[in-house]
Amino acid sequence: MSETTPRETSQGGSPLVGIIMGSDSDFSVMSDAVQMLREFGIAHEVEVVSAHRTPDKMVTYAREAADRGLKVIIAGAGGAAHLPGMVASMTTLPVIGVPVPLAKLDGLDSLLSIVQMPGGIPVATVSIGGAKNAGILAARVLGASDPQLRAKLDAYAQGLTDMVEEKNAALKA
Ligand code: RP5
Repeated sequence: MSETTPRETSQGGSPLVGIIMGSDSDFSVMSDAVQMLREFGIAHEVEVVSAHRTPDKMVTYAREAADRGLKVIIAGAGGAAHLPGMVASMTTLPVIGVPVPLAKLDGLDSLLSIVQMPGGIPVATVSIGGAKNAGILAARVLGASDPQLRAKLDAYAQGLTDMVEEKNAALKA
């Protein structure tokens, strides 16, 4: 059995989004992406895949991802954060990179190493620690061809608008 065999998720069905990270120590950041995918009811999988510690697994994961049914990969890493770019070089699925902040350099090193991809191999990079937006962006990618999901995204955006207006009303009360 492959290390990356698809698993049933809490949303049921085969995962559409793969959330990978360089270390289990990244999970406190990457769990925000998990949370958003749960909120939108998107089947997903979570796996530690390290560019440096498990390079063979990374290659297998990236090369098999599309055939396993994944539509989007969210890849988080800290420090010398090669994972999103390496994965993007071995699949044509959209890859969203999350720079994970470490104690030293506050994630600026991760951001720069993820965002500065050479032309031809894109990684959609979110902000340092921006796993929440990575989850929402993955949902938007899937929502482009899924009207029901797009309706959930519209409702989510409306919720943000309503929240601002409620705060405005409270300021004026
Ligand atoms: C990176 O090294 C991981 O993505 C993580 O952010 C960082 C540190 O990993 P640990 O030493 O905490 O396992 O590859």
